[in-house]
Amino acid sequence: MNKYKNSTVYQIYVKSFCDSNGDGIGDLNGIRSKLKYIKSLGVDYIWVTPFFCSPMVDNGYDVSDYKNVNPMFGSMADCEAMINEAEKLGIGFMFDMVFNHTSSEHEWFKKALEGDKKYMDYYIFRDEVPEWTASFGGSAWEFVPSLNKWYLHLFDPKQPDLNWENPEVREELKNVVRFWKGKGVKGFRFDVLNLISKPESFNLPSGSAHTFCKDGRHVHEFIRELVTDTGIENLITVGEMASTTLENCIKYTNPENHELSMCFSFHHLKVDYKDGNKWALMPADLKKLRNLFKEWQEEMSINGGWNAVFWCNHDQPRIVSRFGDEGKYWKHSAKMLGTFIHMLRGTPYIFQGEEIGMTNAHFKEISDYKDVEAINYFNIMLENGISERDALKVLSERARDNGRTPMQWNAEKNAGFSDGEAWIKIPENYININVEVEEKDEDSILNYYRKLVKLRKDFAVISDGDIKFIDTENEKVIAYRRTLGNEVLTVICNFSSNSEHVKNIAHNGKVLISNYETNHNFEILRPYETVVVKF
Ligand code: TEU
Ligand code: CA
Repeated sequence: MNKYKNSTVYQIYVKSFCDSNGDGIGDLNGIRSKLKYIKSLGVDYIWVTPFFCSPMVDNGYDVSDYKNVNPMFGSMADCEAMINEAEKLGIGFMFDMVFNHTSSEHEWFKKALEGDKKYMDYYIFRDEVPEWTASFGGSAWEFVPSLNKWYLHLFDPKQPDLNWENPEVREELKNVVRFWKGKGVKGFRFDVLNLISKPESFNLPSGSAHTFCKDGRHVHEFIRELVTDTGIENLITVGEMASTTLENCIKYTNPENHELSMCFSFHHLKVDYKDGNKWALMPADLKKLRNLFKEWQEEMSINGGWNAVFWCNHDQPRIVSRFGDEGKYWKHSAKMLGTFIHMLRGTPYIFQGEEIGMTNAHFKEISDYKDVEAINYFNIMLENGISERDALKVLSERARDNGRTPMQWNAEKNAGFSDGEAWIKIPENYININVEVEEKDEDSILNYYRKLVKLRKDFAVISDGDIKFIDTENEKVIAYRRTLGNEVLTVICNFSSNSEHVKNIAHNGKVLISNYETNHNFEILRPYETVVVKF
């Protein structure tokens, strides 16, 4: 039995959440100052993205010291105070462990580059290598002339991959987990955890490095060892699983295997990638979206797996801009999208700003973008003959920076995020889309999210029920049914800006929540309408 069935997690991207000292960069004391707000959402945990020592090539996902706080975010004392103050409010922190790779500035890698054999074996150095591409573009191998060898990096060259086959590496990483657990951290998110076990031989064809490393030969053993040896089996743990399979996610999360409480998968966030290419635009394929959720939700349920369910994180564009509508139906579509996720079987994650309906950034110039991935792919697109205008259009929909603009707290200067100039531009709509405005509006997206979080606590059918998708005979309307004993919950979501006819939806029962106050009709749904009925 998974203990986190009725929990909800709030994700903080520290650099953009709240700046306490006016340097334009969010920090740990900023988080401390907003703990009461987070508590008011009703959530149980906060996943905070990495704030450890880092040269920030990938905004902290390149760690140079796992056991120290990057001074740009605060001190160890601030960190301890943050953990303790949250605990007093009944909120547990989940820290983000980036264990697939380190920064090239990490002591271990520096020693490896000096030719120290012990540390060279912490990484993956080879004399001959296949033609593999890295996630941020370019080759996945970097040549070191002084060693006459290549090293593997699935992401940036400044993020060399660790060699998990080496037991000493595994011990080092366990010590990091033990260290933070000792400070009172209540759970962990593990970055790209299904990429840690690499192939035995690198005599392989060319292609994307991810493809050859995902769900590798020892990944399940390594995870079990990490979790059991550090005594975190009973804490909340979530693995970020890149390009994984359903079968593996069942194994990662079925309690019988003693691996993780839950995992993130991303297939549902690729339904608008043309031919699977993130940098090629296409409207969302709703049929595919529905079928993916149907398959994953139903199979995880039947086989004892557990999902982390989400639309947004710091790597994704904003969901209201993506599968919803920023204009006329901004409020309705944001609420519908929230309902769809929060009524699913799994533990929902809310990414900062999602609860107020924050939108994409609408950056106009390449200099507005800060992410290494966005800048690399802009150049790759230009090299491939795409016009600057078209490349900027792609970035405006796909760049990770869309999810990384500062939290919009109020309509004052810098959206209340900072007294100084923010490290990245703030969307102009902060005047209307912000926490302060929505606190005052009973019908706001913010107050609606609070209700969603509470419903999961109040109704066991939401936290614990089985799930079956309903065939509405209209691909624009996705509906599912949750069942627990003789309690039945029907969730209906119209993903379109038109009225839509649907079939097969039973309509007796009580409306638990909806984004339209009255006149619910179960044959015609209004634009972006959602209704949750219980009987
Ligand atoms: O992301 C891993 C990952 O594979 C993606 O979500 C990735 O950002 C996307 O596919 C690129 O198009 C994790 C972190 O969440 C991300 O911020 C880091 O950049 C990455 O790992 C490397 O640590
Ligand atoms: Ca700061």
